[in-house]
Amino acid sequence: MDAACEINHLKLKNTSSAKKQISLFSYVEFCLWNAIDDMNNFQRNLSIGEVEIEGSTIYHKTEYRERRNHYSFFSVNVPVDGFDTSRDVFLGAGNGNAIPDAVREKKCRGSVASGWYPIASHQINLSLAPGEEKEFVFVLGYCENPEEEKWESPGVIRKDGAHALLARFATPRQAEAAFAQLNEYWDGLLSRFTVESGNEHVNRMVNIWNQYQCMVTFNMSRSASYYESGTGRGMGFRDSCQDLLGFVHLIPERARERILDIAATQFEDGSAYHQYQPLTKKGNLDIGSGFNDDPLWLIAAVAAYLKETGDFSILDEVVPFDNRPELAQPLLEHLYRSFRYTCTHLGPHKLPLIGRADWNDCLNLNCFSKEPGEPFQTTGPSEGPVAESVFIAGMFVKYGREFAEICHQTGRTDYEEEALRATEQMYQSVLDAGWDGEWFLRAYDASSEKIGSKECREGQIYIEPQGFCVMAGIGVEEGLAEKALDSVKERLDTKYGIMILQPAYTQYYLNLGEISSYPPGYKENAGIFCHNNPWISIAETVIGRGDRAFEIYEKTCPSCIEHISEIHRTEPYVYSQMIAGADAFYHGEAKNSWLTGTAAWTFVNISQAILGVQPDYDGLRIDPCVPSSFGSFRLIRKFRGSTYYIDVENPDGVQKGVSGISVDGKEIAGNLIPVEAGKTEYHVTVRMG
Ligand code: BGC
Ligand code: IFM
Repeated sequence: MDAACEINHLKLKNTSSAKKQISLFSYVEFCLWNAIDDMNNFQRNLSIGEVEIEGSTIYHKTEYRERRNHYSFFSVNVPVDGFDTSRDVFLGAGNGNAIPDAVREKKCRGSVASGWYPIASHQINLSLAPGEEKEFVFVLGYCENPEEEKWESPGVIRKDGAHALLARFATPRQAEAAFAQLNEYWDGLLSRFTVESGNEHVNRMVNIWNQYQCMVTFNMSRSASYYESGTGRGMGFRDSCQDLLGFVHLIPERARERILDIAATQFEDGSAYHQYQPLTKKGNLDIGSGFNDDPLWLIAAVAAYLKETGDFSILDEVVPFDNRPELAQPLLEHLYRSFRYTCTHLGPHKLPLIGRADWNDCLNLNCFSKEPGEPFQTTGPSEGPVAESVFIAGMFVKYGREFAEICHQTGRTDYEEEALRATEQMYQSVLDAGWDGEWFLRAYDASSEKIGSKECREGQIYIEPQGFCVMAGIGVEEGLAEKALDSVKERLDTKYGIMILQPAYTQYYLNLGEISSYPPGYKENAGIFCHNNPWISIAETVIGRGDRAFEIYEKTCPSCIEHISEIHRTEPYVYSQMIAGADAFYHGEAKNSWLTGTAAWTFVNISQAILGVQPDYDGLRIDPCVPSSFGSFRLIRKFRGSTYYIDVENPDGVQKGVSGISVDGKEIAGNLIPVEAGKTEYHVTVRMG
């Protein structure tokens, strides 16, 4: 906690009856501080590496001459018998990490790296009597001084930061205490939502791993993982708004800060930089704007924050547009501009213009003038104006109404009425021009041709509008919702999850853009995009089909599919962005684990739609939608400073419906548990029926 380091606490025990002699080697390879330059500017960077050795601490000082404010170090809490800091010397010519010369010969060379590839390796020789145990604490640390405290002498780094840090973790007991503190922190965070049900996969994913992934995704956005180089995309406007949906209950204060950062990258007309850089918080000029779903995600994020915290003061925060303080307006005004952006960007069918793409980055319907081989991220002349998105229409109905509710809560009846009128019209436009007979259409392209229609040769049905339109309530009363979801089951479902579209595109289409550039079954071209599987599951809960909602949940749930790890291949506790679809060569193989909106949406699905604990403006609403065989379950939810102990009973095995709720022994009307000032514990019994 509060220390920029990684600790490895190593215990070596001799469990044999003979005395053992052991040579122990540590090893880390340092980067040269600039990920892109490291990989391409060899003529420079192979001459800049510098290290310094002080007892058991190896300092990595590369670039300190210019920046003079940071360094890293690798240390161990015992005297060493040797060290190396040059990769080539340690490994030996032609060797990989598997058999370094120094390890094979049990002798570090004492090399001092000057240029080339700096590493840090310690050698510790030890003997262990039968039953004897020895412990070591390795600390890999990073020190950074505030800009104004750059050290004076350019030849020498200031080691006081490293010394102070090492003193905190100098003994195994100190390291253990630090780990215990870290565990306590995580226990505190994860205890904000826990479930005890008869399903071990739900318990395991909800109580630990899904929430943990939500935190990681919130922190890292799409910047660095095994699948993201860390040099590319920074923070996405839509990505970060969605990540927040699964994170806001953990640390609402950080969600608040994030919302204000994101809103500051919005333009005055409500559109937004698609991405921004986490350190400068400035919009990314290379990518620019024009993804027409972006603005509406801000409403989703703010609504989630308000419902979690009841902190309406955030709406009065004055936030710049385009990071220019002279253009600042209250956050509520930002939301209004988000809402207005869709109203002012409608196409020939009165559906929202898609712009460069909507949630589906690869559906580039205005990109018809792009020639094969040109990059896809085009701006300028290739951006035709008329392609429309039924997906954004669904989003607009859902989040436009959410905006109306926010305005209602804050007494802005003018905005509220405007929003209700506009969402009503959009609802009608979807019925008029967004329904294909058995499912919702996906879009109209730049020539106003249908996309995602039975009339298309390929790509006849897409998942996104089925999920979002039904989540928005469109077609529920008209009986269309059920039809759309049945079509999803019939046409898009596989045993590994629901595919994004069918039939897959087997050739490249100029009028569709990047989507058809993928081989069939991969990524946006008919892959199983885990991100929007929960949309369908939530949509199923809207119409009360708990069995089907849960079946969908289970198909992509990492813990449930551990037994097919040979096929699935990513970690059995982490959601992946994509699982290869039925058309793919390796159907069922997942990719891009960790940094994906799947984490947040799955948590929203399981915690709010299936288990049914829904934060609302005036309290906690309980409305589970579970499989009929799910049985009773117990939840503990921390909410606005209180702890809710919630027992859900389901004697008749219904899939949805609450017949009664008692709070501290008293029956309440309806299923909203109102917040009572000063109360710290709520003991709640919910009867489904
Ligand atoms: C990729 C897509 C991906 C998207 C993410 C595109 O460049 O090709 O497959 O989903 O970026 O933003
Ligand atoms: O919606 C996008 C997201 O922003 C990044 N990953 C892929 C998704 C679908 O294209």
